[in-house]
Amino acid sequence: MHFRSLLSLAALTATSFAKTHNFDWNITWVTANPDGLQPRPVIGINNEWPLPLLNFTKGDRVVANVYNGLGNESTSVHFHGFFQNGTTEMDGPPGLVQCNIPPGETMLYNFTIDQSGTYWYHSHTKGQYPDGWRQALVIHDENDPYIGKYDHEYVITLSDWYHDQMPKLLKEFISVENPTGAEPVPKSALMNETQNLTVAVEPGKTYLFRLANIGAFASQYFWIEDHEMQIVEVDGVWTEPATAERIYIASAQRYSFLVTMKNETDKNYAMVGSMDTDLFDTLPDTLNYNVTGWLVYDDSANKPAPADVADFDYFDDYTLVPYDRVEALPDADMTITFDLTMDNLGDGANYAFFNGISYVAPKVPVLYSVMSTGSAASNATIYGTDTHAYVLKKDDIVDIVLNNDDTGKHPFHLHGHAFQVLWRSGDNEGHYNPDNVTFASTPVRRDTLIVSPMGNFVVRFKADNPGVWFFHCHIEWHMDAGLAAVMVEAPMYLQENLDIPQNHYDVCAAAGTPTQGNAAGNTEDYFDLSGENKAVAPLPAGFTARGIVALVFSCVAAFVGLASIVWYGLAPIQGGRVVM
Ligand SMILES: *[C@@H]1O[C@H](CO)[C@@H](O)[C@H](O)[C@H]1NC(C)=O
Ligand SMILES: *[C@@H]1O[C@H](CO)[C@@H](O)[C@H](O)[C@H]1NC(C)=O
Ligand SMILES: *[C@@H]1O[C@H](CO)[C@@H](O)[C@H](O)[C@H]1NC(C)=O
Ligand SMILES: *[C@@H]1O[C@H](CO)[C@@H](O)[C@H](O)[C@H]1NC(C)=O
Ligand SMILES: *[C@@H]1O[C@H](CO)[C@@H](O)[C@H](O)[C@H]1NC(C)=O
Ligand SMILES: *[C@@H]1O[C@H](CO)[C@@H](O)[C@H](O)[C@H]1NC(C)=O
Ligand SMILES: *[C@@H]1O[C@H](CO)[C@@H](O)[C@H](O)[C@H]1NC(C)=O
Ligand SMILES: *[C@@H]1O[C@H](CO)[C@@H](O)[C@H](O)[C@H]1NC(C)=O
Ligand SMILES: *[C@@H]1O[C@H](CO)[C@@H](O)[C@H](O)[C@H]1NC(C)=O
Ligand SMILES: *[C@@H]1O[C@H](CO)[C@@H](O)[C@H](O)[C@H]1NC(C)=O
Ligand SMILES: *[C@@H]1O[C@H](CO)[C@@H](O)[C@H](O)[C@H]1NC(C)=O
Ligand SMILES: [Cu+2]
Repeated sequence: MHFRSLLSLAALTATSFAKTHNFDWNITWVTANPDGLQPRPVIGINNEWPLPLLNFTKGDRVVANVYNGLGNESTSVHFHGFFQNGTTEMDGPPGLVQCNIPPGETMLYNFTIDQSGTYWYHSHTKGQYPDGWRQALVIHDENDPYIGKYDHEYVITLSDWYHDQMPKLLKEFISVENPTGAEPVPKSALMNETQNLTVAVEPGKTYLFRLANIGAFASQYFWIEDHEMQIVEVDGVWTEPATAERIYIASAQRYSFLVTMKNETDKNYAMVGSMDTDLFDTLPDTLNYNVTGWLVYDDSANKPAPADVADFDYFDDYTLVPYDRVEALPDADMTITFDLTMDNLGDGANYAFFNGISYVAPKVPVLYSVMSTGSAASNATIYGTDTHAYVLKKDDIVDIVLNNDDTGKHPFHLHGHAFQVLWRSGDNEGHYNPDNVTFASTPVRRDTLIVSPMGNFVVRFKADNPGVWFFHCHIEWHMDAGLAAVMVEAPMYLQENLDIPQNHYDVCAAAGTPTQGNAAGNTEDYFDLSGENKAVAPLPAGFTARGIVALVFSCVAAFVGLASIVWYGLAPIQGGRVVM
């Protein structure tokens, strides 16, 4: 037999093992009480919550019929970290690659999996996933480097939990009555969507733990008492083993690590998730920001409370080295610089900005504009002012420089790629200064990276995945306050090669969302954006954020509720830029 036919036989054999996972998901309301403090409605699948942990193999196909059985909210699903190479229309974000699925409608997600590691899936509809619509998933590959190095694997999620539902919390968050933009503080921390989790272990065995933060807001410190962790994967990228005593895991990030058990079985050991309270503007006395679980060697033995930790030292993910030792890509063809700020707009509420733009979804989802505007699709203007789109040329090397002018930590996620982390500053180092930085030569790759408070980072990727991809903060509050931009990668290639199933257009028709023309739905003049969706107008000139805070707080002090009356009284002059 010729070598070539052997190869194709091998390919045939490989594909014949690939499995199709057919899901019929009915997205429904369920009642749950994961922290034992308050039962509440949560979003489940087929009347179950927590959602099913998915287990795939590289090469498998997913065919998911997602029926929106919620009755009163739209929905969507995003498979976080999936490259969706060739299937950008299956990536999930409404406004970018699909329309929101209205109640009573079904959207078909159909794609193959071409990667391995630890991921998760969640709603990408505004504000929705923290209401429960989230779960981890794993993808195996027979070529994974650590196969044979462990006896068993466990998936553990970390998350934060609210007792109120997101629509209510969002209204309170983006409000004149919250001019400083203080994020709602979670009520509890969860481990695997519960508390007091027990994980049965056997002496001497080695386990692969796959840790995923599927929460809305809080990063967590994670550690296991008296057990060392060997990190081997971040966000779907296998790494050289790295020893860690404690991991800091932000919303949307994943870490896998190996842990070898003790030979003695007389004790059980606490593992702890502890929310990073630096992120919270207030720390209620009643809040237990820790969640505990146990490695259980002996179920009849005591499950001890964790010891207090004085100092939350943690492993620095910037030092990780990818297992494949892929070096930094060549110098960038295009550099996109984002300066991150938080400020008030004319409604007195606090928003988040990249370069002064607070993201607002366009009327026509970006991908549908790509497909329907001919050669104009390569001009970013047509996607809308506050869509904040960048057009990337196919196979260009792209750098994203992020300068954080805010005192908070933000986990940034890019869809469709695992970027190389060339550089990340420490706290308070200001803007990126190319003359004062040495890039990592074998940079870690991942899909979600934290920027330091008042610091910066530089990430690099190759635009080798035609599609429409979000770049956004994964703190749900900040995302909803506009901390996002859009990469339109190789639009001409998409026009020639992409087939969007009729079902997706049917969902748009049911939702009443236009699918033709520019961001404003103009199908005649693609550069005429009149009627486009826009962010709230800026504050009237001379009206500072500080002024609003003073106004609101003094009014609140005088009469609860008067603040908004005073504010709305001022509203008519918003657009007129009257100097006060
Ligand atoms: C979805 O679940 C709801 C609640 O159980 C049920 O009323 C509805 O019939 C289901 N719809 C489909 C299409 O399965
Ligand atoms: C977990 O255990 C703690 C301490 O016993 C208890 O206060 C808490 O309610 C438990 N959580 C759940 C969800 O049962
Ligand atoms: C996924 O399936 C593989 C193969 O059956 C199994 O070895 C592994 O333990 C499963 N992982 C999880 C998290 O269920
Ligand atoms: C939709 O219905 C559920 C279940 O009754 C309820 O808990 C939820 O608050 C409703 N959502 C909205 C936006 O009204
Ligand atoms: C899923 O996509 C594949 C490849 O395009 C196609 O052959 C198959 O018919 C699709 N499945 C469904 C249910 O549409
Ligand atoms: C975590 O929860 C998922 C989904 O309920 C479950 O499949 C998995 O086994 C749990 N992990 C552990 C360590 O118990
Ligand atoms: C457990 O026992 C094995 C076999 O005797 C030994 O190789 C290993 O070092 C022991 N592990 C620990 C943590 O002491
Ligand atoms: C949470 O755990 C940390 C670390 O051990 C400890 O210092 C802190 O007191 C705990 N907080 C609460 C509310 O139990
Ligand atoms: C995009 O279109 C705008 C408006 O017509 C024009 O000013 C701009 O130069 C164009 N940009 C490119 C890159 O062609
Ligand atoms: C260079 O970077 C260091 C920290 O890495 C900082 O302390 C120093 O101020 C920077 N110098 C300039 C000129 O930006
Ligand atoms: C997408 O597929 C193309 C063609 O196989 C490949 O060159 C490219 O590296 C892939 N991109 C990603 C991000 O997987
Ligand atoms: Cu953020």
